[in-house]
Amino acid sequence: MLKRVIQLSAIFVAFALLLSPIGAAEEGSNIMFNDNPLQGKLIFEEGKTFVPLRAVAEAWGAQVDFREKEQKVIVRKEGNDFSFVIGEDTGVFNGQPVELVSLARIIEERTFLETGILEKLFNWKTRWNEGIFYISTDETLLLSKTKVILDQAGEEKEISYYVTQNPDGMPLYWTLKVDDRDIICAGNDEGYFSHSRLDFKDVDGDGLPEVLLYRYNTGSAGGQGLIILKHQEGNWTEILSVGQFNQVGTERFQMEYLGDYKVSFLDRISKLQSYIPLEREKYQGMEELLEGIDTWVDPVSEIVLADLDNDEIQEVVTLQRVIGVSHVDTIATWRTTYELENGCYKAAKVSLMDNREQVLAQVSLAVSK
Ligand SMILES: [Ca+2]
Ligand SMILES: [Ca+2]
Repeated sequence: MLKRVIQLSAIFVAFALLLSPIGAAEEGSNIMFNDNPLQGKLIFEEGKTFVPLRAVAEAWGAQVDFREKEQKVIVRKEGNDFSFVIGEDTGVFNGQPVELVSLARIIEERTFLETGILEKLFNWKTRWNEGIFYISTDETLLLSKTKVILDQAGEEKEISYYVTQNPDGMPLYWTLKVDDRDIICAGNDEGYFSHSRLDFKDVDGDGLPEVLLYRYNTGSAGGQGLIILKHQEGNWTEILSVGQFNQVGTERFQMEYLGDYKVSFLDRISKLQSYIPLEREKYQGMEELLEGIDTWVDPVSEIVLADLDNDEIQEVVTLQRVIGVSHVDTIATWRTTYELENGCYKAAKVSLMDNREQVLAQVSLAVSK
């Protein structure tokens, strides 16, 4: 695959040399067009990104003409007929005038066009990720591509991670592909998650990395989700999945203000029962709000991987804020510790912690070692 990409790039460079007014293509391309590196550079002006028009249009398969006498650029591809005159702020798209919010730039005899107009006309999607500018002509964008050894055979696998967005650029789901085979599709949980990233870590201590798929909510709750996948003899197993928004559910917990700066707390699953003491000084002048304290436990806001018992196997700890009179008022933290058992993570312990990280109550769940 990589070889094919290199060959294609080489052909493309040769092609660009023939066609572009100025020959040399820059080293160190930081543009990816439909998953392939593109020779060319970006220009940044007025806080906007300008792409080399001929390079991107030809990578797309369009025909590009430059009529020097009229200073007119014409881009044509199946039902997309776009032209404009250098220095003019209006172009023509399929016979209709279109406003060019930013004028085309000519640098070293090449035409650079602000990416927004191309996104609008051709319905392209663009995204920055780790210093690379990704352009995609459909709704799916490559986020990362890595080579990793995942099994005892020592064979490198190519792991690609994609996001599929709606027309407004909101992520709908993320797809993990290994050697071009779809492994998992993780959704946005009804818009709850808006970012995602992949990580690799040996969580089970066998010397080979597992695939960690993190998802994030960028709202005030700062939610996090984590899925861990293990590869073994050609099979993929989901060994952990925590932090989904729909896992919260108020029916699990019960909280009630008892008066005298005390809140009762019950977890119906583990049967953990306790009291949360409130800091009297925090509520001076707004004591009447205390009566309004009701069951409110946030989704998972933090996920920690740590080997707590030094057996070279990672434990996974999730933290959820227990909320008081308003969302900024954290009165305790609900902590769940997951341990690996028979190849899968299971909730092994739940703890209610006060704001000084002291354990108020703790219950071990049935996990047989
Ligand atoms: Ca491992
Ligand atoms: Ca451990």
